[in-house]
Amino acid sequence: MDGGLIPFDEAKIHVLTHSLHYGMAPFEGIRCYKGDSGRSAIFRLKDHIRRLFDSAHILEMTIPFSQEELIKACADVVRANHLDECYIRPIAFYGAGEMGVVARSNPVQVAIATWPWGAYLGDDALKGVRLKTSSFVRFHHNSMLPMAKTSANYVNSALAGYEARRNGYDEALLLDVNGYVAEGSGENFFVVRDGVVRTPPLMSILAGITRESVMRILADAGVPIVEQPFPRDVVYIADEAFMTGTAAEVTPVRELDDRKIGEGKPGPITRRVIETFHAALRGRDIRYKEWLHFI
Ligand code: PPE
Repeated sequence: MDGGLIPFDEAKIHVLTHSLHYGMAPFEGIRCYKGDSGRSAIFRLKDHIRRLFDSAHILEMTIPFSQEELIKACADVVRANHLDECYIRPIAFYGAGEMGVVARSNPVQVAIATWPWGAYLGDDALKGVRLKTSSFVRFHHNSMLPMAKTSANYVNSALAGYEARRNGYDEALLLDVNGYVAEGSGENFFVVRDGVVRTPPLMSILAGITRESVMRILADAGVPIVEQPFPRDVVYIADEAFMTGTAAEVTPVRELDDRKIGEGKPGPITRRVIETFHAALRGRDIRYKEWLHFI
């Protein structure tokens, strides 16, 4: 925290921490996996730290460390916790001092926490999850700036996520202001029909690093992949659908709005993506070696 390693219980902040009140807190979610070689590696660490700096730049926040320093710090925190598999959460925020929305004098603080985190969408997620189209609309890219992964943007995600779970679904699917499919509360979204994979373009969605990894895996496998807006009924009649995210990894989707998608179980392209993605994470596929930051 702020450049030093401190015990978990001492990682505290003041109640007047500016970002707690006003939501300016760019953060990241990263996973570290134990590879087949027995060594642990952080997945796409450099890209996540780059996105953290992109988020801060969008918010006009200056992080008082270099990207190289935070890359090293993430690896240090994992090592210090003796974890060979974990989730890593770097966060930057305006600390306590001046109050008021536009206060700019507060120091930027940076913390990196880590903890073991299992299946994000439940232990049965690999059999396929059930989604509900949300009554909450994914915010317009001129209101909340979806390229910035900042705490405030997650109010939209939390409202959608609570609603879907309260109604017995595993996760929400949010549409954008034009009614096109955007993303889940914490996942990007893909559909497959007749061998072609489609995913929404980078408009009202987070530029997911898992999304980008999956697009590369599909391209390398010769599977056509297009970024294109589509409405919810394209999902109803899809052969397959899946979601991607650091926490959710690649999760098959078996239903949207109580309509079965394809056979209602993970389809062949989804299964292939999951297999290659896991081979990449564990260092089994040398094509994706550059994605691994060994610690
Ligand atoms: N969209 C949203 C809104 C999102 O929050 C995530 C990550 C993604 C897409 C996928 O991005 P990427 O992880 O780079 O592939 N969601 C994080 C939130 C988890 C949480 O509940 O906290 C994550 O997966 O770490």
